[in-house]
Amino acid sequence: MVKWSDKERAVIISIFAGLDYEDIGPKALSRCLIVYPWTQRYFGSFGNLSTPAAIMGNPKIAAHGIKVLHGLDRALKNMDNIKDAYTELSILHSETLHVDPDNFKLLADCLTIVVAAKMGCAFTPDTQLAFQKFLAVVVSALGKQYC
Ligand code: HNI
Repeated sequence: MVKWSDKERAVIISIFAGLDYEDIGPKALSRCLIVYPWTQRYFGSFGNLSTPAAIMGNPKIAAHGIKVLHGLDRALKNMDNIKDAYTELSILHSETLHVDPDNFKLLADCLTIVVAAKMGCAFTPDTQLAFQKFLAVVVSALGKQYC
C-alpha cells in the first residue's frame, strides 16, 4: 500500500481544491492529443482533431477533459486504496476502450505541465513531488487490470 505523509496529503488536497476543472481538464487532454498525436486514435468519434486549434476548440474534447479530471476525484477520496478505486475504470480502458496503458503516463505528464503553468511559483519542487506521486499511483492503478 502506498504511504502518504501528512504533508503530501495536504499538498494534494490543496492542489485539487484550487483546480478549475473546466479550465485544466480540457487543456490537459488537448495538450496530450497534440503532443502525442497517436493518442487521437481513441477519439475518432469526437469530430475535428485535424489541427492543434481544432483540438483545443473541440467541445467534445473539452467535455471529456473535464470528465477525466473528475475521474481523479475518486483517487482523492480513496487515497489509501487507489488501486481498488480504479478497478472498474481500469477494466473499461483495457477491455472496452483498448487504450494502451503507456498513454496514462503521457496524459499525467500533460496534466502536471498544465497545473504547473497555472500555479506558477506555487508549484514548488515539494508540490511537484506530491502531485507526481499521486498521478503515478493513479496511472499504476489504471494499468492494474491489463494482462
Ligand atoms: Ni479515459 C473514458 C478517466 C486516461 C481514453 N476515462 C474515461 C472516463 C473516465 C476516464 C472517468 C469515463 C468513463 C465512463 O464513462 O464510465 N482516463 C481517465 C483517467 C485517465 C484517463 C483518470 C488518466 C489519468 N483515457 C485516458 C487516456 C486515454 C483515454 C490516456 C487515451 C489516450 N477514456 C478514453 C476514452 C474514453 C475514456 C476513449 C471513452 C470516451 C467516450 O465517451 O467515448
